[in-house]
Amino acid sequence: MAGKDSELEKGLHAIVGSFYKYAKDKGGAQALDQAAFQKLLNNELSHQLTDVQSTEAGKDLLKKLDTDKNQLISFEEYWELVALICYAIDGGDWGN
Ligand SMILES: [Ca+2]
Repeated sequence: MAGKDSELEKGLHAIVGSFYKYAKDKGGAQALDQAAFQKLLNNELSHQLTDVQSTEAGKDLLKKLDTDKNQLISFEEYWELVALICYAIDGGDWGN
């Protein structure tokens, strides 16, 4: 296990770290509220997600990912976004 992290390991750490960089403690669990989620989209995903840089589009995406409808993005819900982006990188169309 000695040596440098692989590119994949670095990427996984970046995925997790980016969530916790913006997440706030919401009743005992870390989650992104709408403002934090928009900040993450604008600061970290402006190249992959060019169409959700506006607040309105960000709100729509939050609604789509917020499966338990609590207006917050949990780590599990964020993971769904990561999966969608990976699918898009692989050539899929995740838009609809
Ligand atoms: Ca939620």
